[in-house]
Amino acid sequence: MVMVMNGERMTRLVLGTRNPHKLAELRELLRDLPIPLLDLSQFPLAPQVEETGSTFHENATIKAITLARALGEWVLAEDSGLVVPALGGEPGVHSAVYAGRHGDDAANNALLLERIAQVPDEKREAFYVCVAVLADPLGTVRAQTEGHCHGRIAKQARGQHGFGYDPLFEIPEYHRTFGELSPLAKRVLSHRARAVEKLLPHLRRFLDTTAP
Ligand code: ITT
Repeated sequence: MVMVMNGERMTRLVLGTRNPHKLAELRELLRDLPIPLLDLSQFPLAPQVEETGSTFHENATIKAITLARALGEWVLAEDSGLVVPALGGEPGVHSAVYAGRHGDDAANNALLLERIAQVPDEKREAFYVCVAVLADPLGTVRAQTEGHCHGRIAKQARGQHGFGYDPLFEIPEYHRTFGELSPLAKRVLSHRARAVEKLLPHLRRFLDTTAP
């Protein structure tokens, strides 16, 4: 028999993001989990969470805890972004708002190209980071994982797949950007895929194994 403390069992999971592209990728990565995956569109009163942290860890934790407490649900939240060492780590935790307006991918990409124009070719390396946090319905963090994906910034945007910085993010081994590579390739190689892969054993640990 599996011993579980009251309130610990997970019978459903809320994906705590308002980014539709992230949501679609998370749903795909978690598709084998045998419980319903809900999202914030099903919780109209879910609060807007302010990302006041200065690290991916802090922001992912703030999102997961705030939403879990407000909804009384298990929540998986993640904070992610692009880090370009030659630009001092920009855009980093500010990836979504780099050019000023939240989620304006075209403006963010234009600013990145402008900022990196003076950087020598061999220093155009970059990596994506994703920190995923699982919080229980009381708002206690139960697991956190991190995934990275290494690449370089292309000279111009290429491809229509993905979102955000993907048309500029080139995977050196393939000489293709995430905009050009198939969604299947991103599902295997991405920072989000790697963070979720590490989170899966933790998620399975909290599943309600006695549910009918
Ligand atoms: P939530 O906080 O509601 O999850 P958000 O879009 O505000 O949504 P973040 O604060 O974590 O999420 O910012 C993520 C930004 O990082 C995103 O807007 C992109 O600019 C960039 N980013 C993260 N993952 C990416 C990916 O897989 N492909 C391209 N860009 C990505």
